[in-house]
Amino acid sequence: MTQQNQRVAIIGLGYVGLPLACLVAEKGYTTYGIDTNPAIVDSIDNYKSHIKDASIQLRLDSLKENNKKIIPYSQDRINLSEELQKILKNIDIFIVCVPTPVKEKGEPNLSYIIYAAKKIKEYLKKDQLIIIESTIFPGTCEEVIIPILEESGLNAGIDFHIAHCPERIDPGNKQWTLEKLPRVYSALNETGKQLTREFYSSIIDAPLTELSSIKAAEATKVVENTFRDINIAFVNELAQSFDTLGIDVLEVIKGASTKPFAFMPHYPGCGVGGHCIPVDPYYLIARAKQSGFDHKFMELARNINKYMPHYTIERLKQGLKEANLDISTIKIALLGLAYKGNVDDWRESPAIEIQSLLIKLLDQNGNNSETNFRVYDPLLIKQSFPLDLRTVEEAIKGVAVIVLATDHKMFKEINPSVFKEKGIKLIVDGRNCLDKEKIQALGIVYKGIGR
Ligand code: SAJ
Repeated sequence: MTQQNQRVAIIGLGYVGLPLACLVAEKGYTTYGIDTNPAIVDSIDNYKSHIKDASIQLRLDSLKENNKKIIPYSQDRINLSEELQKILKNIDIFIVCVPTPVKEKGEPNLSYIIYAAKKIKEYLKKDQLIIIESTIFPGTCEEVIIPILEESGLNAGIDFHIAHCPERIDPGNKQWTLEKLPRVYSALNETGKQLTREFYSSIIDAPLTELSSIKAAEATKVVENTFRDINIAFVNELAQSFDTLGIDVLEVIKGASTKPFAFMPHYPGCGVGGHCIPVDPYYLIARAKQSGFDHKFMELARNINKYMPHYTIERLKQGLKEANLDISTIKIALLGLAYKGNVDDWRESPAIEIQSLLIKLLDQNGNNSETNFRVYDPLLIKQSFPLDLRTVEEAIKGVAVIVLATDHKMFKEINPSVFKEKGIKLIVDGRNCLDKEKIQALGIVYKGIGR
């Protein structure tokens, strides 16, 4: 079948599913976007992105210009509209891009994936291809998803095909866009692999690597992100050690980076946030535990990274002493709530934990956090406090202490002399992104993470 008469349904229209749906529609497939949130569906119907990433809005704009469309449906949690039921009976390819978060203690939360599989099961028919893009632990397809789909009476790999092609979106990255990102994939058998390869070859220009099994593809994604988590934990531990030794960890990382091979720089900070890095390791840890293996090293790395918001508060306390400031009387501004610079996403953001630790510290010391504490994130204005805060100048006016938790471009561009003019006495730079030397030369106490 050619693209034009193939029908693709993408389930989950978030930061993974929406750009994918735009690309699939752009490439000429009849593209349906399904999400449980009616507001998201309405905005897409009007070619408006509910995600602030400008590159996604550009994709929707170009769809509109080329008179192409994602046909969006809100998939009500209870029952589907007659019209949607008819459509789902004629889908050739389902692609699942729903969230796979973790619960309180780090256990994988597969509820969204299970819900999507149960919906697809109701409309399963011969020769359909089901692709899972969500991040899942090795074994999820064979142990969780296929048993649900086969309740339909159809057999995986024979009557329908199931594949895994883990998403690799990097929010805000203008170089590695969806079309350019190399992908790995696998399926239950050769036919499934071929169908998956044909599909992705038709929408992306990047290399496609076929792996021998679905489990290998599931493991690949969690491994690549766990690699990042443990390397960040390594430099976060170094930062704490170097603070006691009086060594600037950034300088040492810069030095080590001059080695042209076998060193890959990562950077310490106030914590590890986002939808991938602090989450994915738990998917492998949990599944391996079921088979009797304990990923001690990975769990230790997770614990080191989870400690970093607390370490940031330790650096604040050290700075207060050095600047001879009284925690019971000072005004503090927290700059940044997003999990990383220049995004408006605060999922698993360490800044959120730092915010609550700061409020607790002020209140414990008789300092009214209602009046003496401000939070400002230019990309999360609604979460800033007080609610009428509109500029960073307003946020830092009259405060003695700044705690920076997100390396937004806007914060990095502040001229250090502004801090002096506003009477800042102490800066805790949770992302090591400000000019330490210039700030110290202005007589302001500077505490970084590892510097
Ligand atoms: N972080 C550090 N030190 C570092 C790098 C990151 O503390 O050296 C922190 C960030 O501040 C953030 C968190 O870790 O809080 C995650 O940062 P990230 O750059 O990994 O950003 P993400 O979560 O958007 O990661 C995405 C991931 N993409 C997918 O999972 C498909 C990840 O695999 C990519 O490596 C990452 O983008 C990237 O390379 O930018």
